[in-house]
Amino acid sequence: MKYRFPEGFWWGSASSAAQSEGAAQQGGKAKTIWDHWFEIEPNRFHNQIGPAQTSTFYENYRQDIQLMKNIGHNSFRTSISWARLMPDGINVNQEAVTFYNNVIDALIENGITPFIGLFHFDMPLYWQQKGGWESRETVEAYAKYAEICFNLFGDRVACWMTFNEPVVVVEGGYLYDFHYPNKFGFRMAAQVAFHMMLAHSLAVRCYRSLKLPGRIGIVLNLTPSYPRSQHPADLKASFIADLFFNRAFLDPAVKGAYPAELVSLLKEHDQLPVYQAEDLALIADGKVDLLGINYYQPRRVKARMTAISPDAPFMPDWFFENYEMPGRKMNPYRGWEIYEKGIYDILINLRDHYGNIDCYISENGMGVENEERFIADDGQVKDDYRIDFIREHLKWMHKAIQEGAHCRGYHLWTFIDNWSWMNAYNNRYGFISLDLETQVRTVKKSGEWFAEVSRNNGF
Ligand code: BGP
Repeated sequence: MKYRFPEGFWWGSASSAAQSEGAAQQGGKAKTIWDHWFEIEPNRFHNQIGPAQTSTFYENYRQDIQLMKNIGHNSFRTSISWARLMPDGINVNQEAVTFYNNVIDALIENGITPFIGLFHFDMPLYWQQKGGWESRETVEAYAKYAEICFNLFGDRVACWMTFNEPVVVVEGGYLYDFHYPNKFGFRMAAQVAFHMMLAHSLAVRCYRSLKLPGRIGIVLNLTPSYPRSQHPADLKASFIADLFFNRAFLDPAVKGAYPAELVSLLKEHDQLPVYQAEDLALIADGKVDLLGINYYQPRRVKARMTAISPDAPFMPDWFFENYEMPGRKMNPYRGWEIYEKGIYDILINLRDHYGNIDCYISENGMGVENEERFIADDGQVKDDYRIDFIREHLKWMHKAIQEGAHCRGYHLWTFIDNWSWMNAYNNRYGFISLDLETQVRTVKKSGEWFAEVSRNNGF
């Protein structure tokens, strides 16, 4: 075998509560911002399919966990729905406790290590109406929610993830209009980003005080930023893109402090969020044990060529423009670039500049539109393109590990084709295909291939 991975490597996949559970209005669950947004603006969602139409994990988790085992998973990430666990914002819903206990126990019984997220884009509407992440009250509420989760499930959860991709909440909800509350304003965005990292730090501090047996981490989408050229203006553009989209979260999570360059840039443009003196000590306590890395595609940037109007509001892309590199390799089934070496560059950067923190690939994957076209006569999706995609990324990961990076596992996005925010079911990502009408699950060719890789701990 050419590519053997370290002993105990995590092989699995990731999903999230809102994208897989369904039962959106059952089991005592309150509405999230997604339930609400779909009610008021269904046209924003692909084919008008909303968050109630999922792969029904709430009902079918036992069958799904059995399937995970069949395709060689030794680990799996999902999240707890805050709106299900604490529907009125204060009291704990016992039906939800039973559900999450059952899921965690079933995973463990099947030899699958549970990775549990606390927040995966699904803000309870109750807290959003009180200001969501713009408000300090939500930070305190989240800290309470995190403590309740640790106390209820912390004896069995090996790895906790406080947040999934906080930058997406910021850019989607406050800068580029693809998440609720689709407001607009940089200062608000900076406040939201800061509040999420504060909430993260409170959760980490609480977790450590409880002396539980697992580890605590965060999932960040670390999109490497590549300049068009080595010209100083392009290098600066790339540096700034990295500062806003990666380091604004990575530095506090791993180093316990914000990058000085970010602080001075925000100060210079009068965009600093409001904070209290003791908050910076709290941020310093938010250092994680384990970093989850979501990697899909790189960011290619160049120095801004077009002038900004003097009254344009402050935005990260004041400082750079995206750049379409000629000849780049594209996913032909969805317009995203595929650059496998990006995964290696991320891991080497963590090795060299972030104390070689323990990490794992928490999401990587290939979205495919109209994947039904690849169903063969035997009813199976023959997704050789996905096998190639995973294999090529694994090769680069393997190289980074050989060179000393502390990468502990690989999770594909996702297990069963799931509902995805505005895209609903437009892009299919799973190891297992889902028939939306019948809910029948069929293992794709990539699922069978992955089972072998996992069993052999390499390929
Ligand atoms: C990540 C999110 C996931 C999932 C994935 C695929 O950013 O953590 O929740 O949505 O992206 O996204 P999409 O369906 O938009 O292609």
